[in-house]
Amino acid sequence: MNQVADLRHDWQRDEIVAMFEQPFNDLLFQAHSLHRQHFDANSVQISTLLSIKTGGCPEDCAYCSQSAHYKVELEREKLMPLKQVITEAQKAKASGATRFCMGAAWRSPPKGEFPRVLEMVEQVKAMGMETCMTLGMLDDQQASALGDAGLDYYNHNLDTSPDFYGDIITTRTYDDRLDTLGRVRDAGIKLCCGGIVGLGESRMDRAGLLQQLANLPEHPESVPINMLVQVEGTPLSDVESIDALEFVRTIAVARLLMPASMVRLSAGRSDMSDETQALCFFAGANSIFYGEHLLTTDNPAVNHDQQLFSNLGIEPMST
Ligand code: SAM
Ligand code: DTB
Ligand code: SF4
Repeated sequence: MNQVADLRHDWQRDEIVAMFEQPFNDLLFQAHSLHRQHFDANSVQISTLLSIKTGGCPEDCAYCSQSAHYKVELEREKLMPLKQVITEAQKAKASGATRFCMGAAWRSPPKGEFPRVLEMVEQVKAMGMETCMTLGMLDDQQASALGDAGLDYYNHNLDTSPDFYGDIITTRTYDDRLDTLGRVRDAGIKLCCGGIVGLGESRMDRAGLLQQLANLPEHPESVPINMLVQVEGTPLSDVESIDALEFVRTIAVARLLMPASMVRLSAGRSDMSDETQALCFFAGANSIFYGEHLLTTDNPAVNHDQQLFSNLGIEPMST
């Protein structure tokens, strides 16, 4: 990856909206050209996700199957035993994933369970995989303990624009999110930070999310763009889906604003055509979640993804 000295952190909302408003071909051409300056255009990083603690979350994120505030058909599970996590990581490694991402439905990690989480990081890392965790809000000590355990990435999303945030989540603030992001950075851990689209937000909100991400003191190394997976029982189960081409535009604008970051085509691929995904890769997406499940919802079958990669001439990135 080329290092760039002149990455910008002072994007204005109207500049970003103007990018969105360009003719589709112009936007995609620019994004793809910039993508090629920083990355191999035919190489995509693959990560596998595991839910290490499922459901019963006290937060009220309106999109989420795991919030205790909504009636969703989902079996709650306690923190997974270490051995089981290692078995899952071994399977992921065998199927070609280079990063193992572990997610827990917590507002923040409980004291009693945190030592086991640290062991998970140490042991998965010892297998030669990159590690990523998403555990909710962290305090300084937790962030530095994760860093000391060797955690490579922490995933903590801003999700949407500051203006729309309160329509989606009321149990924490945007500033809470920013505080944890700062602690993760201070602990020397790489950031995986992005958001979710298709929540009923406006284009202005999508621009606002990307503005926040691009204007962080350093761009997150990984920027997941999730498309809402509608879950029965959540307040957003019936929201109007985002247009596929608007989703592609969002990926392209993320690439233009954060040229050296990995842009992850994250949740929602099961509801996307192969053609939409191909356009996302062209627009600058260069990582995906691989494996039949995300955390609680489905992801495309592994053999489908292998076929898609082969059709497109895409090779998995070797970290
Ligand atoms: N509890 C932790 C937190 O919220 O930071 C970690 C797990 S949470 C499931 C991680 C991210 O997944 C959310 O920030 C959101 O962007 C995404 N996500 C959750 N539910 C989703 C859904 N139904 N569709 C698409 N993305 C979703
Ligand atoms: C992220 O931005 N997307 C992933 C990961 N980070 C943890 C999670 C997607 C979750 C999709 C809904 C589910 O499967 O529960
Ligand atoms: Fe909890 Fe994370 Fe789901 Fe929000 S997105 S309800 S914090 S698991």
